[in-house]
Amino acid sequence: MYSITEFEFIILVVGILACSASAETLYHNFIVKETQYTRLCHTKQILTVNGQFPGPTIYARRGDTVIVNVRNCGKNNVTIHWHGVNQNRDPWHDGPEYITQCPIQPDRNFTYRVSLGEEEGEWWIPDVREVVEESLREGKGPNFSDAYTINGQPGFPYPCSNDGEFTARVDAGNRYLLRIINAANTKELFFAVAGHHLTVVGTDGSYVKPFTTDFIMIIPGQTFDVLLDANSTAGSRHYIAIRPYSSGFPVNIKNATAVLQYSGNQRSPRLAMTLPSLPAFDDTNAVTAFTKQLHSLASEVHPVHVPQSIDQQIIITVAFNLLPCEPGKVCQGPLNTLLTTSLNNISFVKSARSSVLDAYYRNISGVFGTEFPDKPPVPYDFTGKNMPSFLLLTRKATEVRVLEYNTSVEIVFQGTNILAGENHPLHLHGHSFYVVGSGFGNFDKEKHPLKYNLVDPPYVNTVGIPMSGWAAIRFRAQNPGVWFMHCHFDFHQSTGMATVLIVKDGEGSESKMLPPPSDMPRC
Ligand SMILES: *[C@@H]1O[C@H](CO)[C@@H](O)[C@H](O)[C@H]1NC(C)=O
Ligand SMILES: *[C@@H]1O[C@H](CO)[C@@H](O)[C@H](O)[C@H]1NC(C)=O
Ligand SMILES: *[C@@H]1O[C@H](CO)[C@@H](O)[C@H](O)[C@H]1NC(C)=O
Ligand SMILES: *[C@@H]1O[C@H](CO)[C@@H](O)[C@H](O)[C@H]1NC(C)=O
Ligand SMILES: *[C@@H]1O[C@H](CO)[C@@H](O)[C@H](O)[C@H]1NC(C)=O
Ligand SMILES: *[C@@H]1O[C@H](CO)[C@@H](O)[C@H](O)[C@H]1NC(C)=O
Ligand SMILES: *[C@@H]1O[C@H](CO)[C@@H](O)[C@H](O)[C@H]1NC(C)=O
Ligand SMILES: *[C@@H]1O[C@H](CO)[C@@H](O)[C@H](O)[C@H]1NC(C)=O
Ligand SMILES: [Cu+2]
Repeated sequence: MYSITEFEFIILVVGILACSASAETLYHNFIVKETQYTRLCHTKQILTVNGQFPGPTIYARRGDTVIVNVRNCGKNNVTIHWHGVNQNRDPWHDGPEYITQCPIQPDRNFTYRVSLGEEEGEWWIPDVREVVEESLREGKGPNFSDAYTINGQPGFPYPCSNDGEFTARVDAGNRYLLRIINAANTKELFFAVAGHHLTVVGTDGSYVKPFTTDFIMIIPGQTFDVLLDANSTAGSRHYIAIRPYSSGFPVNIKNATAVLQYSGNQRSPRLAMTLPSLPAFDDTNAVTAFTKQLHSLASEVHPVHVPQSIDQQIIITVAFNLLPCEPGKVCQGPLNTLLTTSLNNISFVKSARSSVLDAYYRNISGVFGTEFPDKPPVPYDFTGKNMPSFLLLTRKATEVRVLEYNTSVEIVFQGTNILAGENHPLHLHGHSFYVVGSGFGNFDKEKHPLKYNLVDPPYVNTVGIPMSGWAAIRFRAQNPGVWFMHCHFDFHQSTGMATVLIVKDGEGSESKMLPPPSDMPRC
């Protein structure tokens, strides 16, 4: 069972900084349908919103409510998940299928209501759905994409791609805000603009202490707000480029490009343009150095509310595993097995009978269990060199973790070297969280908390767990509902590197989940 919940691309939205106005309600119609597109000299049908690739940009301000009527005119089930929005008390519009809703089936509508806070991508010549289904069926990693894209375009390094290259037009002397989203759900990416520094001012909808950098590293699901001073000369052209960061595996290391074009009569020739310098695809030190620069603003107007003490600590191992091949099946994983993934040695399976949210709300038993462990079931040297072979196995289950309302929670994600270490982008729905610490090797319960940043940690909803390392996050469970927590790599999410946090209602009416909308899709 698989549906594309997020679209496969970077979207780069370029705009001049605007002043804010009062909150508004904005209405949109999304028609989801198959549309013919040509890239890399091949034409195929892809799933689009309103026939557009990349999809439409919704312009909204903090505090606005956006109402989006989604009609599924495609052949497959769809759901939409919104990043960086505040869904307080309303998990019903969050989106992940079989977690908070049943999918929108063909010829059906569902109206999402979200209040805000914003894509890089990839292109496969074959059908994306077939790539994913094949990888799940045969139990191997997905085939490499054929290109990465910026706003749906791979740019000049690729065949048949010169004409449509995305061009951001700027005027010399202005300052621009770039909103950069990684919608490439198989890779983390480096991003840079030739001849320009970037000033990072925000991530995942929260401000950070501004810092200047030559590149950013962005993980799937993550967003960055970046200022760019257009201080080059009129008519000049500069490459914008992305390249994958892959800690554990070889990748397609081609760069994708777009162009920053200054207005003016004298257009600089392509030959005079240089690519920006980007770290090598396996440069973990560059990633660590970049990530360490992220600090919350922690000002009077934008204070941090990081829990100084915690009620509950949950330690979660993040792992690759193998499942035995069923008789009669073709399995392409190592040793004729299915490659799979897990959290705390449980490979999460979604139940197509009902969403977890609906089962929780209506007290339907048998859809999920509440036994997701709060620590690894068996201790071992998580990041050691020689993993004993019994660690390769895992089990499939639908286990969630239930939290009392307003619990102050710490989750430590512990990377493991089972099969291979990798930097995993872990994403939590319904809550932003503070990243209070991270490091390489095994988390030490005594030593590492002493070095936590409890002063100005970044406030985000997606965190990269360093390869063969750990990351600790803290938040208060103040949004009652059912919240998916998963690795943002599609293949990992679909094979079980996921679980669900259920946050119970609080005492007051202001801390209770809202009832479901009347047009909830049925399973
Ligand atoms: C379903 O979506 C279509 C297209 O946006 C719209 O015309 C129609 O009114 C919607 N139906 C409902 C029940 O919302
Ligand atoms: C994935 O790659 C393999 C080996 O190159 C190829 O046989 C297979 O057809 C590819 N799958 C898809 C869906 O294109
Ligand atoms: C543009 O501004 C940056 C500082 O923001 C500076 O380092 C760079 O040299 C300037 N470039 C030009 C061409 O003035
Ligand atoms: C990608 O860009 C870098 C410059 O950042 C360049 O050195 C490298 O040759 C490019 N690689 C490819 C495959 O285009
Ligand atoms: C579900 O069970 C809870 C506690 O037992 C109860 O308060 C609630 O009313 C039940 N909900 C439904 C829809 O039966
Ligand atoms: C994970 O579960 C499987 C199946 O129950 C078991 O064989 C394996 O030893 C467990 N591994 C760990 C690390 O707990
Ligand atoms: C949550 O708990 C904290 C610490 O006990 C308390 O100060 C705060 O008032 C509580 N908030 C709510 C909404 O219950
Ligand atoms: C679409 O969703 C329905 C309801 O959950 C399910 O019965 C059906 O199998 C799904 N179809 C596909 C192709 O996944
Ligand atoms: Cu992962």
